Amino acid sequence: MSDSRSLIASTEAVSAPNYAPLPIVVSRGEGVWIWDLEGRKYLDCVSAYSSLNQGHRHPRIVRALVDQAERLTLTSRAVHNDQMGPFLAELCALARMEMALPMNTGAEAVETAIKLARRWGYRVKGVPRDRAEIVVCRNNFHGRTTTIVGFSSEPQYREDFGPFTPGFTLVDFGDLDALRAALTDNVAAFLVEPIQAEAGILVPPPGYLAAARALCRERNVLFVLDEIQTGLGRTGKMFAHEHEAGAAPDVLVLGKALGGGVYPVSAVLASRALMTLFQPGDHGSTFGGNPLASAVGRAALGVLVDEKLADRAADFGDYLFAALRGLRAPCIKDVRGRGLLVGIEIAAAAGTARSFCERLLARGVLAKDTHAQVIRLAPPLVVQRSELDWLVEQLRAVFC
Ligand code: PXG
Repeated sequence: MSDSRSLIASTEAVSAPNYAPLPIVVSRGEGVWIWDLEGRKYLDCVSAYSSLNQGHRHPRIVRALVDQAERLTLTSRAVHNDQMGPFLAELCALARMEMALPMNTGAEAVETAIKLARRWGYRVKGVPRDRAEIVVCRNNFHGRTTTIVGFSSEPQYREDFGPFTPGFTLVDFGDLDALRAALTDNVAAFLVEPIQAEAGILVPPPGYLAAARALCRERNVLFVLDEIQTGLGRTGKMFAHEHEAGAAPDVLVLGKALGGGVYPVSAVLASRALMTLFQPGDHGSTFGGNPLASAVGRAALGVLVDEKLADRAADFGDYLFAALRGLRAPCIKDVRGRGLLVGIEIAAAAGTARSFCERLLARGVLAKDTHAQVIRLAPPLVVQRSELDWLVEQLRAVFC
């Protein structure tokens, strides 16, 4: 068996260098823990960026995967399969939406929402042909396709990938006046994350989402929420918009934990009136809604509901926030977030977030920097209180 160092070297020889991974090779995972090739154990506070809300290899989800793999894995949408309908019905019931369109990755689901919003703009709102605009926020992260990076405000995501798709307008996240001014006649949709996770766990001012929702209704604009990272329990509610009354979206975009940490599953949810703007041939995906994905998605939702993982995120999030604030570490400038989506901002004088992540890694905590000064902590929602206590001890050792 090769050791980590030689495997990293041979991997880097053939792998496109579009990531800079921490220097460990993980070969096993269970619940909130992962193990590297040398058998060292780490508490996974990255959770594949909130894709592992149910933990690594949740037995019920693995069972669903294996059972389905032994019956039927892929049909394409040329025929019906016996798993997709029940999956989408369960998903719609949970999200209080009428219809869903299954895709695979988050970026594909965002692309789907963009197509849906534009079509609604032309066919229902009456926007002149090819003039539809979608308003998005500065510091957004919605994925990596050419259309999506085209409306990113992060220069690195765009540099030398143009020309880009027109039809997007940027406003500051959290700024209602800017949003009001941007919602002009040709705007079909406002696309926003309830919390800007990749931007450094930025939580908008209280009431922002509900007020934005109301503005959209007033201006006849679709309110589209990207809950790919915030959804499915992570922030202490099943969906982050539920923290505010009256913030429910017209279009909801989900991914990541919808696949239970074992398989890529994403979806777009909306009303029947909206979704039926797509007709046969208008949109699709070879793999979207396949029986394996659908069986896994059903199990992933079942675990979230039956194990009350959103409630756990709320309780343990409060507990972790209190413990972090209690550290009173001078190198911590801010602690923010919601539920078990936590950002720790490091004071610039104390060093970079990456340097703290490396020190945490040496103590058995996997955490990742988002932007230079922010460490994201997002453990699986199945974490135990004793494991959080252990985490806080490691943070104390590194920060204090
Ligand atoms: N929307 C949000 C809010 C996200 O966080 C996406 C869309 C895109 O999802 P896909 O499945 O297309 O990656 C995300 C993804 C990475 C990475 O390595 C991605 C995310 C966060 C951190 C790293 O590409 N979020």
